[in-house]
Order: sequence, then structure tokens, then C-alpha cells
Amino acid sequence: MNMDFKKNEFSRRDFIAGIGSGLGGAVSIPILASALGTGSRAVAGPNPSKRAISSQPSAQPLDSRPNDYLPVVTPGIQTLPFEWDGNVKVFKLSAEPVVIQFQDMSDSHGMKRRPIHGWGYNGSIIGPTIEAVEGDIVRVLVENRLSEPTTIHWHGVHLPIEMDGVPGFSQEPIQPGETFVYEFPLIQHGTYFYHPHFMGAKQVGLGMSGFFIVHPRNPEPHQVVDRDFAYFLQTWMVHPGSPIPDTLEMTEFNYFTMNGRPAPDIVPMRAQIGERVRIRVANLSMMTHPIHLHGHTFWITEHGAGFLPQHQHIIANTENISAAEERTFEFIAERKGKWLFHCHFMHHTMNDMHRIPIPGASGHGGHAGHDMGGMRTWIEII
Ligand SMILES: [Cu+2]
Repeated sequence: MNMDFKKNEFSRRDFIAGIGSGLGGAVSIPILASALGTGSRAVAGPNPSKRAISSQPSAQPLDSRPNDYLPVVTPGIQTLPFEWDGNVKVFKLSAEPVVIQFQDMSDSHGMKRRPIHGWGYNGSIIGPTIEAVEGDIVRVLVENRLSEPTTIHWHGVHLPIEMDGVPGFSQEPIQPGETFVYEFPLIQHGTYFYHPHFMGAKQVGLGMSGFFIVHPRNPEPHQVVDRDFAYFLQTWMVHPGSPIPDTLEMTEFNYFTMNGRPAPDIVPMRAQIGERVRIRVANLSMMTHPIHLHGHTFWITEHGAGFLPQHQHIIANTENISAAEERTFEFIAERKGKWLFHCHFMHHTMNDMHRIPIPGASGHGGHAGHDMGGMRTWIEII
């Protein structure tokens, strides 16, 4: 293959000049006051020279301007801070080894944890959530701290081919020690995600993925919520005695995670009675997961490509999410209590399933006694 890509020599000036016309000037529009102006949701001020910042604790405030959107909460996972360079939001990702902890059922009670040696971004599996607004220009500096090349593909995002992250098609792989600069304007909103497109089964299978969420610039009234959560589904095969996920496995998995953790370690959600709650769920495992909410009926408001028109919302309490798909669920928190939110393949709510059941033992191997493992969390409505 004779590909002659220029890494890191992408002309930002030419590119932005090009997209400026393509966006009809949208990149220079001021942050507008949105409909998110009540309660904890802040309204952007009238001064177009100041810009919104992330409200996450990890973010370094660059000015006093509040968000013009309700930030997404990815339970247990950071939202990636950014800095401004002119009118560009600049993010930094480091692809690197990450150790996470899964429940070890060798005592049949699930009290132990075992280290899992995966790969992720910025010390995290899944990687930190990237959040921006339709009309923004984003630049993501991707440093490769792995022992092999990698790239990032921005799944579902409309962008120039040079930014699509597919080695052999749009760029050379990012070699260990190198940094590649991705930069593109956001001309759509929706719940997207990022993942490598180099050695995909291995690198994605080791954990490399994360949310890339783009808020609408001017949300319609029905798109306004009080709580906005996101969970990422992954599956793993970790053989007994090994700390390394087997990424050659095609059909059998023994750990099922939401945001890089299996239950009971998944960070749950909380809302107040009467609030409208949004839960975004992305699946980058190699199987389908029927995701079920207890005690409530939800609307399906997105299929991973921006909010659906209201007349296309579907009511349900369980929805299949297949590989590389995303669904957004919204509902009114109507009843107090801790309501389960889980995959309804019951074997996907177990951990460490290579353990052989112990006759008479309450734990019964991976069944974990009275508790559920795997893809199971809850929302507490107070
Ligand atoms: Cu499942």
C-alpha cells in the first residue's frame, strides 16, 4: 500500500477557512442562551466574547462563564477538561495501559477483587467523556503511550476524511511516543463515541473507547432534561489465573461492565421525584444487550445519531442495543426507591463465570450469592 499521509502536518488554517464556509459561519456564532435555564442548569450570558466551560471538578476554569448545557454525568468516569485556543476547544488524550479491578469469585462470596490489565485513555477505562456543542471546533491531541501503533475513530461524527482515524485510508497509524492532532468542526449533535481503528479487536477489547457527546446548539423544549447520564457497555473474557483479557475470544465472556466496572462496583444514578432523566447507553461489545429499567416506562429518544423528532419517540421498558449502537432513554422519575437498570440476559448480570458452582455454597460460583454482578446498576429516586 502506498499511502502518503502527513501526520501532524494538517493545515489548521486551511481547514478552518474551509469549514467556515461549509458551516455557513456557524463556527463564529456566539454561545446562545439555551432553554436549559432553570434549577441547576445555567444560562449562558450575553457576552459573546466569553465562552462556556465544563463544570466538572477536574476542569480548570478559564473564565467565569457557566455552561450553556447540562453536563452529562458518566458515573465513575471523568469528563475531559479542555482549554481554548482562539475559537477551538482543545482536548488531550493519552492512550495508555490501565489497571482496573473486577470481582473475583474464588471465595464464592465476591469479596475479593482481581486486577485486570487493560488499555484505556488518561488512566481510565472507559476513557474520559468528551463533551462539546454543535458548532464548536474541537482539537484532540492524542498521545500514544502504548507499545504499538494506534489511531482514534470518531464513531458517527461527520468530519473530513483526514480525521476519520482509519489507518490505510485516512492516516498513518500513530506510532508509540507520537502525538496526532485531530481537529474538526461539529456540524451535528448526538451521542457518539471514540475508539481505535488499529488492531480493533485487540485494542477495543482491552478497553479503549469513550463517549463523545455533542449537545444541540439550540435544544428544542422536549430535549431539555434535569439529569443526563451515560453508561458504556463492554464484555471481557479473563481466564482464571490471568490478569489479561483474552481479546481473541469471540463468543464467550465472563465479565460484563458498565463504564469499566462490573456490579457491584458500578457507580449508580440519583434523581429527584418528578425530574426528567436521560440515560445514554453505548455498546462496544461484540454482542447485543437488552437493557431494562424497573418501575418506569421510558421513551427512546435517540439511536446514536442525534435526538429523534418527538413523534418518533417509542415507549418501552427494555431495548436491545447491539454492537456499536447507542440508545438514549428518557423518563419521568415517578416513584421513589432504588430502581434497577440492567442487561436482561441474566448471565450478563454475573461475574467470573468460569467458577464452577460449589454444591451447597450460597455463593454458587459466579452467581455471587444474593447479589447480581455484571451489567447491573440502579437509579435512586428520592
Ligand atoms: Cu447483556
